[in-house]
Amino acid sequence: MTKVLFKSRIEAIIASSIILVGVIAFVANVAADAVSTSVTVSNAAPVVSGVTFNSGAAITLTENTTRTVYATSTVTDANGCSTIAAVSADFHRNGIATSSCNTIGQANNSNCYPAVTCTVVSGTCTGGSDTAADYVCSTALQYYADPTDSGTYAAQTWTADIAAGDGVATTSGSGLAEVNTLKALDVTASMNYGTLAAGSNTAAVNSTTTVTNTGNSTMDPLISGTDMTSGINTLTVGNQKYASSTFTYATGGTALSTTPTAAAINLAKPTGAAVTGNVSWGINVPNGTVPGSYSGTNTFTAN
Ligand SMILES: [Ca+2]
Ligand SMILES: [Ca+2]
Ligand SMILES: [Ca+2]
Repeated sequence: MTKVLFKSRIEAIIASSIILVGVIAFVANVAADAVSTSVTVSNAAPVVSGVTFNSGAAITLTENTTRTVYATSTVTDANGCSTIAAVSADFHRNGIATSSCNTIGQANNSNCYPAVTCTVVSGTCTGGSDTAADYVCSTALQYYADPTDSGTYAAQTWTADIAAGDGVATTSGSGLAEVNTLKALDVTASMNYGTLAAGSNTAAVNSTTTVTNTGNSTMDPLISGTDMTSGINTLTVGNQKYASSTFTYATGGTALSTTPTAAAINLAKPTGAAVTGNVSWGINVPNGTVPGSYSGTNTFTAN
């Protein structure tokens, strides 16, 4: 047994105090020590959900021009909506593989609109703990985009594929919509047969109307007409004849009637350049026709 001898009681108190302070200092030092912490937050891939294309409704194109169509989606990223870096879309007829319509070079106005721009809907991503943002993607479809409601591609539909990336992972989702068949045409506004004597016809001289296919389908217009009139006088409708090529009045052409009848000019579906066809016309002015300026209306109906 070890004995510590102190010269006095005071020395013993001082020594005890030093030991006690040391113990207190040691305890206090441990309580204030720092522990460094670390954790790795993994990346969660963005999730594309609720994709709608034209709100799910069939798309009706606009003749001879474009129509802007929209796809929408909610994109969620558990790392926060503000970490969603890139959202884009491809719109295509679904007979075209996704891999065949995801770069600009694969664009085809009949069936593939790649790299469609998507923008975040204002106010849907507030940052911080907000993980979801809404996006809208839009582009202009040409009037001759392939129809999928009937015809060659009736078994197909159009799809909007929306892809979202966060710089690490990219995922996608899609929505569907049919594109309706659009039968439409433009035709020359007026036609003048010139001046003819009563008891004569236009013989081998034809007037021409030019028909343009302004829809997304093959099209053969139906033609009908009215009597031409000049005041109380009439030149009956059947005196006009038409054909899909030039003709001589006495031997060719189809007599015009009030009943719509195929013109037989069979216009192809446009794929870019305007598709046009001509209808040739002639007229007969019977004996007994009163002089005057006769006018009427011939109608072309897309079919
Ligand atoms: Ca993420
Ligand atoms: Ca949000
Ligand atoms: Ca279809």
